[in-house]
Amino acid sequence: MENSLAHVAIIMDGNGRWAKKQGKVRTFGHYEGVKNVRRIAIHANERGVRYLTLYAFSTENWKRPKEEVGYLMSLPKIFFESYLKELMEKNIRVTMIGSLKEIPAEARKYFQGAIERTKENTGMVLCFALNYGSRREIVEAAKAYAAEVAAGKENELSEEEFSSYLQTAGMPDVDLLIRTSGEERISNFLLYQLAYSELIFDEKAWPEFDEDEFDKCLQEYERRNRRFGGLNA
Ligand code: V0D
Repeated sequence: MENSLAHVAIIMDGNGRWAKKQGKVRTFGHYEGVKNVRRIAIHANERGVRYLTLYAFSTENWKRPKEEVGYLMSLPKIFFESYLKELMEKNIRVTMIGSLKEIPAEARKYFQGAIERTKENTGMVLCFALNYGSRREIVEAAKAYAAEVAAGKENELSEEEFSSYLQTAGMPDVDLLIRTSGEERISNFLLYQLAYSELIFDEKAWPEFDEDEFDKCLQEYERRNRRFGGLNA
């Protein structure tokens, strides 16, 4: 791929369904999903992606059964104890959007530790959307801006300046959004940042979405962009 992408975002859907289909419990799917986060992050970095944002835990996930939420909260420990060393070696920087506020202290600790350890890394940014909801993000941005105006800031706001009030401030707009497991919805993810994204709804469940499938998505993105370029040349 000659022309690498600035920002790929992925909704990692289908872990539970994938596990059930094999007669396993949903948490097995989440565990396999964690391994796939590593696989795809390493691969995207190799492909020259600059920002990879992964929707790991939405504000709606709290409505799941208690045991399942409890298991999800153990995943940061599993992920970072297994893979932080490798992320460091690959010069990957870990960040997050969303809110760690309601998250149990133990899970929060692993995330904050990883963010701190990798903050000087200059390679791909691996951004986790945790306890994230886009409408909430936009409302918070509007409130922050309104507060500055109330305090005397000049009231003239461009689309570009508004994006600096979002949690993704400093990140490029999303070029490509992938949602795994066949559902064709955005589910309150990056609504402002997706304005001009290509959208790919992939049939594979997240645990089985491998390097080849990721490359197919990049090729599809290139194909659509070539056509778009042709029409506009
Ligand atoms: C694996 C999506 C929740 C597929 C579902 C970084 C990928 C489950 C969290 C999480 C993961 C919970 C508390 C917290 C931060 C994150 C999570 C990872 C993977 C590994 F403070 N789900 N989840 N973390 N997956």
